[in-house]
Amino acid sequence: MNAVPISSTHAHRWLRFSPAAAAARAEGRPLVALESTLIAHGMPYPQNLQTAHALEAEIRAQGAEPATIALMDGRIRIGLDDEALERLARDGNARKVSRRDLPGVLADGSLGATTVAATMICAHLASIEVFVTGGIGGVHRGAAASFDISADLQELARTPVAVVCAGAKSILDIGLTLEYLETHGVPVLSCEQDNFAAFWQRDSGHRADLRLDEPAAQARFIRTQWELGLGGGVLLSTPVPEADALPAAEADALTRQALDEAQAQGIRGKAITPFLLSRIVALSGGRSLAANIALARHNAQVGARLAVALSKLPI
Ligand code: PSU
Ligand code: MN
Repeated sequence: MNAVPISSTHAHRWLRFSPAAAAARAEGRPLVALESTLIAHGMPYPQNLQTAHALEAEIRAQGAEPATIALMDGRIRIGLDDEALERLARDGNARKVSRRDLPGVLADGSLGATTVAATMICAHLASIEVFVTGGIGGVHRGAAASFDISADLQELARTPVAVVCAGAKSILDIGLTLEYLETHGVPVLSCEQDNFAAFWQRDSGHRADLRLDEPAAQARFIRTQWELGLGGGVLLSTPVPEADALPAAEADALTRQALDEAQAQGIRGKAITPFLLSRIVALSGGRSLAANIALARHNAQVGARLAVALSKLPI
């Protein structure tokens, strides 16, 4: 039997670039990765599809090219055309794929929506440096007993991709999430404010390590980290636009109720984040969804400007 070397040297066989992503690469225009769990498990149809298109348009408007990443037909798709986006947005059965799920879903060819962790891996395999999401996973409240810490954090520690987000949701323990990132050497940058953001709310009450408002300064930081061989990701947090933020009292009440319901129903493991998100959309009468869409669009602008700035740095 031939032994297959344990390395990623065969990874390119699993990648399939869309024509638009391939053209951008050939022309030297920077690509910006987008995740697909946000589409398949983070928002209801049809707002998820509209948001997917809106994020792509925001990125193109800044002179970069979006590459939404998902697993389809046994390939890692880098960039999705309209038909593929529609399939992902409508199909209620897409698997939620984190690091450990990648081989199984690719090998059996099923439809997979990639989380922050898996999207980082796929982006890095495709040599994409910047990835835009809504909010990252983190240390869950009560993690001391449940051990529920998102694989997103470990991925930030190991995979060299810059992740642009609106912080993390208060369904998580944001303080512990930042402690975990510090332990693992992940820089947490902020722009537009000093503090780390809290998704629907602008302020988590916790400071980021370093505020860098200018894309060129963010790009120099990131390039320096990677040129030093420090490896790992960089997290860049930017707050939801003021007009779209949820009032803190409302967000807290919704979060508490959704968490109580999750506990009462015994929801655990990878099901908990999608459960909480959809309950909060329902409980808020769609207001949390409007905030979610607004923050994701804003993140797309920030991420695309960063990607353009990185592409202009001398190598
Ligand atoms: N946070 C959000 N929206 C999301 C997610 C997180 O505000 O859609 C998704 C992301 O894909 C993230 C994943 O990577 O949930 C984390 O899931 P878990 O907590 O099971 O690791
Ligand atoms: Mn988890």
